[in-house]
Order: sequence, then C-alpha cells, then structure tokens
Amino acid sequence: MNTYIFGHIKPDLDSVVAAISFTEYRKQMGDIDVIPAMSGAANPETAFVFNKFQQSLPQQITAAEILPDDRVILVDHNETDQRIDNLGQEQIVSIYDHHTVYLNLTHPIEIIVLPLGSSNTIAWKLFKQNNLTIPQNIATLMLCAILSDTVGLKSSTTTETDKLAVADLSAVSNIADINSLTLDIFKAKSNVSALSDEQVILNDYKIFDFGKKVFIGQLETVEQDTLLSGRKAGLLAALQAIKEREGVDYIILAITDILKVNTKLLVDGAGETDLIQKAFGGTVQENILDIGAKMSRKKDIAPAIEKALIQ
Ligand SMILES: [Mn+2]
Repeated sequence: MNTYIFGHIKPDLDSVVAAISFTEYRKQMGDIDVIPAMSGAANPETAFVFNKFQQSLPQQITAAEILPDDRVILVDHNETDQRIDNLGQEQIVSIYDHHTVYLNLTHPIEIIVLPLGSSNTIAWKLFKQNNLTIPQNIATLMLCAILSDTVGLKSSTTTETDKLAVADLSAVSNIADINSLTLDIFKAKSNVSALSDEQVILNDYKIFDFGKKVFIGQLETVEQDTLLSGRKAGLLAALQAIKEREGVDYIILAITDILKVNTKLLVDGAGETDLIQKAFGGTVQENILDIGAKMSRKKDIAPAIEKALIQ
C-alpha cells in the first residue's frame, strides 16, 4: 500500500510544488511513507522552475497505477471533476486546498481549506505552526508557486499571510528580487509559441459544474495583444472543437495580461456571448469581452458566471 500526494489534473506549478511541500510536511510530522506525484505532465511554467533550480519533478501517476488499497492525499483541489479518474472515496485520507469546497463524502477525513492565495501558503503555515524547518530547495519551489498563484502578490486572492510567506521563503531561499523572479516565471508561462491552438486552451483549464458544465480555460500572459491579433481565428476554432469533444455547455477562454492587469474573455457562440454579458456587463465585440482587472478565475471569473447561470 502506498500513500500518494498529488494535485489536480492538468497540474499547474502550485499543485506540483504542493505535492512536494506537503510530502515534506507529512514526513516531518512522522508520516514517512508518503510519495509525491503529478496527475499529468508538467506545463511549461512548471518545467521552467524545476529546471532553473535544478529540482526533480515528482513522478507522474495515472489512474491505473493507483491500486484499490492505496491511499491518496489531495492538494490544490477537492472536487471530483478536477481529480484523477476512478478514485474511491475511501482512498482519500486528507485534503489541503484553497479552492471552494464541492464535496460529498461518506466518512470523516482531515480537510484543511484556507482562503489563501496558494496551496503552498497553507503548507508554509503548517510548517510554521509546528515549528518545522523548510529545506532551502523546497522553500525556493514554494516561493515560486506562491508568486505564480498570486501573480507576484498582485491578484485579488492575495492575503497578508501570502505576503508573510513570500518574505520568509525569499529569505530562506536567498532570493531577494521577487519581481524579476515573477517576471521570469510568467515569461515561461506566456511562451505558447510552440503550442497548438488547442494546447493553448488546454494548458490551464477547469470544468465547473454549475448545473451546466462550464469550461474555463485561462492563459496568463505578458503578450495579450499579440496573441489576440495573431491567433484569434485559430483559438475560436479550437474552442468549438474542444466544446464538442468535452461535451460541455459553455466554453470560455480568459486571456489575462499580468503586466497590464487585464483580462479579455474570448468566446464563440450565442450562448457564451449571452452568459458572459450577463455575468460581467458590457458588450462582446468581435468575440471578445474586456472584463478589466478581474484576473482570478477562482475568485473573479467563475463566481460571476455561476451567479449569472442561477439567476
Ligand atoms: Mn493553487
């Protein structure tokens, strides 16, 4: 029997690093048989950070490799749609997350969900609360993950605790220039030139069940205009293809420029157009709705869409 820790499917930097940081935390707390894993391939941002700091990625794991008597600890997600397939409820022993909880469990388990900017800020808090030492290499990865999830401490999800964590982790890591590290991370994230239009959309997406299934892809970039002028037609066609394949009711791509602090939503179809106009106001022009400084899918975008759907 193994105990695996992993984040959501289509893993981002926060979920990959959380597998490592929570493994270290559990080990220091005496739970030695925990194995960090990834439930999908590393995205370009994750690959960049692990490369830059010469760290090994956790092993990639598939649903088939998790045996019925293995236990799992979920980090950076909780709901079924974002989980690796075919997990039995009884296999889940703990959840550490910073997203809205959509759970219906048949038995009590350890769940720590805090409204913080990053799963790694929760890990940091647990290390501190228990007077544990964070090894320097893990501190560096955690620092990058928090900067990524909070867009360099600028997103609306950023809390005072995230700022304390970044200050502490940057001291432990010996990395003083947080802004230049953030820019490097987001440049790696923005470099989608090698990706197909479908890959750009599938690079970071979540499917929400708001009665209707809503696919929200998000691209955090430093090149919003270039992307929209050069690849719009291709991205629109790819949205349609993915919508059919995934069988979702709505599909939306959020293109967030982290330097301009601006998000533009790209949609194709009358249903999507009506939905986002209702959710955010304004008028869709040439398939695009500018929603201003709303940068967080979790805090700004998904809740507005959920509200528009239940009205
Ligand atoms: Mn996260």
